[in-house]
Amino acid sequence: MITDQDISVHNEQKFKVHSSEIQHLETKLQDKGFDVKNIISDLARFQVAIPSWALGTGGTRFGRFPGGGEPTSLEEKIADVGLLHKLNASSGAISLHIPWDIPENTNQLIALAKEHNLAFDAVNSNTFQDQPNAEVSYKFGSLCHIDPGIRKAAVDHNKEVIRIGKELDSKALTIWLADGSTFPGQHNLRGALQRTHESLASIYDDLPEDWKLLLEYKPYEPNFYSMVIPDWGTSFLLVSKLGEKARTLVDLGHHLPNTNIEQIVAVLMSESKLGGFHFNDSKYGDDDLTVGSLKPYQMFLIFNELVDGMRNTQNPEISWMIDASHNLKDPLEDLLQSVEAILIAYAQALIVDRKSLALAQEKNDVARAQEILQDAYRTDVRPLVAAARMQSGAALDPISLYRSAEVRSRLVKERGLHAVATGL
Ligand SMILES: [Mn+2]
Repeated sequence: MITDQDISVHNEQKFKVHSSEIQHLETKLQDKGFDVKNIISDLARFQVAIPSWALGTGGTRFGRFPGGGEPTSLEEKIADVGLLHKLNASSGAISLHIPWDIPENTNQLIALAKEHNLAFDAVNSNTFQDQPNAEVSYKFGSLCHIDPGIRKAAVDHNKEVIRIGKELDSKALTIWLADGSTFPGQHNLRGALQRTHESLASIYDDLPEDWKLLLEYKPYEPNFYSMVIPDWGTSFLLVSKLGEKARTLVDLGHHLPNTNIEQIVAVLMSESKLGGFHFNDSKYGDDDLTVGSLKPYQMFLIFNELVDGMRNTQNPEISWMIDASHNLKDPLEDLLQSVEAILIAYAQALIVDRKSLALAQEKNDVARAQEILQDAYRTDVRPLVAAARMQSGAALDPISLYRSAEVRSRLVKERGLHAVATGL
């Protein structure tokens, strides 16, 4: 849909303005002792996985308003992620959700992904809804269920997801549980946690040596009184009991308002237990909005801890993924905006003057510490992100090329106005 030729024509048109912007920023950063080439390479290496359910229009609780041309097969979903990666060179992986996207011909799928330079990121299990013709119901929970038969079905499903992931050369299983209770007295809280631990241990037994088990947490929704894994502490407790390959996954939307997420990141990394990250943004709860649309300063502070942790702790490599819902915008434009916002926060964190910050902290110079952080945050780093893209053969301004190439109307023509993607 977008060719190398399209990209080079686009970049030629945008180059003059870009080159004056990057020169200006380069001079400023070099003056502060930064190696701009290194920063651009770090940005170019950073890859964010796109989940297979994010390519169609998401639904509100009350309705879904598809925009047309959505991918109707896993092959078309891979093509869409391939298109994003072609435009920004930062979306080089797809994360499958089972059973919404069960591969039929694995070899063909692997070949197709390779054509688009994509890897298969973490596979995600789903025990939060019943599938058609399912023999058991998860209405009252899955891994925590009081009925051992239903627990076994949920465990077996997760083992099946591992088996599918192995075929695709995926290296991680992500588990998010809707398990919990909506009314006091519905659960024995200790019992539900203990049963969940036992179920997870059985899944963990099936995990290949070179895999990770990523465990999410969420304070409320769909259950409103208690969630079995409501917070990072409970996830940390469980992954610590499970073993070395199990780690906590932080989903930005899974916190109560005003939670200090950057501090959670710092604590988990200091224990080498931060395994994955789900990016989105929110104002009230798990709003699943475009990354950076509401709280860009929080994103920067989180990346500030991530960069510090990646440099100064033993925390293993982290799996990065967007986990958002696109209810109003074209999902592909929304995803391009999200990836851009992630890279901007990362770039800002890369230009924090860490030596001076450490010095200010040593002297308890609070005002100076704030000056240092905000100086990085208030620097317009977009030219660095664009330079990283251009270095990787992608577009200086992905959304503008996406629009001028009229990608969505071509997809509608190809797939139809009423093509609707699988998912929520
Ligand atoms: Mn998530």
